Amino acid sequence: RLMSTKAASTNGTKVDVLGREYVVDPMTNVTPHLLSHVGRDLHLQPRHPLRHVAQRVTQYMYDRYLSPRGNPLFSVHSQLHPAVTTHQNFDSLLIPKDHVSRKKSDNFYINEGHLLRAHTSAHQGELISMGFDNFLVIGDVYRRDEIDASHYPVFHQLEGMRLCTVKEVYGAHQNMDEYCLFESGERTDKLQGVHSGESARRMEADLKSCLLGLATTLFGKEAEVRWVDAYFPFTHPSWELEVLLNGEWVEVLGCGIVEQEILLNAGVEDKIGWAFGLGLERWAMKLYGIPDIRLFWSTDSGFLSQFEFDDPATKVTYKSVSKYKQCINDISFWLPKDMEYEAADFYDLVRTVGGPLVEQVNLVDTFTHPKKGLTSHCYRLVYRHMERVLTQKEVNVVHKRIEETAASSLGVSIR
Ligand code: FA5
Ligand code: MG
Repeated sequence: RLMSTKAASTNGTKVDVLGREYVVDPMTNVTPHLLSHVGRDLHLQPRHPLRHVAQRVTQYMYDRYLSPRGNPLFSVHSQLHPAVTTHQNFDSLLIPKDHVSRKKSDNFYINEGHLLRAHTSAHQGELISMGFDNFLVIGDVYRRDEIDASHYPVFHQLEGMRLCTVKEVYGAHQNMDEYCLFESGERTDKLQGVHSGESARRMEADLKSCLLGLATTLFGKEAEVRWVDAYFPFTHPSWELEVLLNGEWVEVLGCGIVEQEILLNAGVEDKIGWAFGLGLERWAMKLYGIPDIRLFWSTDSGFLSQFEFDDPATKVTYKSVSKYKQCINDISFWLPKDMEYEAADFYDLVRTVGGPLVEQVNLVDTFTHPKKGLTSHCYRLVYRHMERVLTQKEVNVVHKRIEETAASSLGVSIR
């Protein structure tokens, strides 16, 4: 029987995600620990910093794009179900069947046909098909990523998409026939074959000024930002925006001109589009000076009380409750000979057993024994409690449990 009190759970045969049931198969790799994040909906929690940031972005888009009658053009979709099909997450976005981003080791699959969305772009196709042409999607996304201060397996994205008719790109003119969005030509690294150069340039200019304006509105005019060329299968050309945060360039969004094929597949023939996807945590870290991405999951009043205001534009700087000392323990083991081993499986295990006590896991050494043909991995685990001092004795207990669980469930032998 499925546990019915949790928003999402698994009993080994079925996975339940917010009331939808899925049959487990060999592709399933969601863990109970990961599923415990589903339904927290941090972006919808009143007075949560992620909700404040989402509201600021929404307000900015409302103000920037108005209908002729002065109403906001963009619609907001913040409660779309996080379980999506592989078609939504990949195929509808023209991601090739053998693309690395589909790997089991990088995603949380519910079963062969379903996963917890890896990005909010998964909803582009369905919303365009429904007739929306200016919309935002806000939601939780899931990735088997590395673990550090700016990466967490569950985070939140805000997606923006705008489709324009020729009139919207060029403004209304006497002789509209002289203006055209499309032109058949060669595809280059700066232009899709179907777009006229002028149309694509105008869309790029609007997209970039929109996003730079957003950065200035939230971070101030002094914030240092830069554009980097990027690649996505669903936009061309594509860019990423980076922001200087404590002396380091941090990527805060990806964007580009929507591949025309996506619009055609969704039944739109007379528009050109742009899209962006930003990481809400990264924007909140920059905006409030929040040093660690795990803090967003804190239920501690020391954290939450700092954001207890109703006007999302309120200016605050996060004050660290305290920076407790880290405890560093290494773990080394021989990989199994007769079983497949992926580092991502070990990361999941560490997350499940160590929970929020583990701040970082890094593979620090790999070694293959010349005679035995066995490979050994050494990982460095950094433990730190967010809200109190952690003793070495306490850490040793958790570390021992991680070793034992790795040996019994991954088939490795501890050195
Ligand atoms: C995407 O997810 C694309 N779907 C974005 C996009 C949308 C491009 C529409 C073009 C058009 P990417 O994997 O780079 O791209 O993630 C987008 C943003 O999410 C990043 O810039 C970063 O701000 C944030 N992000 C990515 N991985 C993590 C993570 N593990 N933890 C926290 N934030 C992350
Ligand atoms: Mg990226």
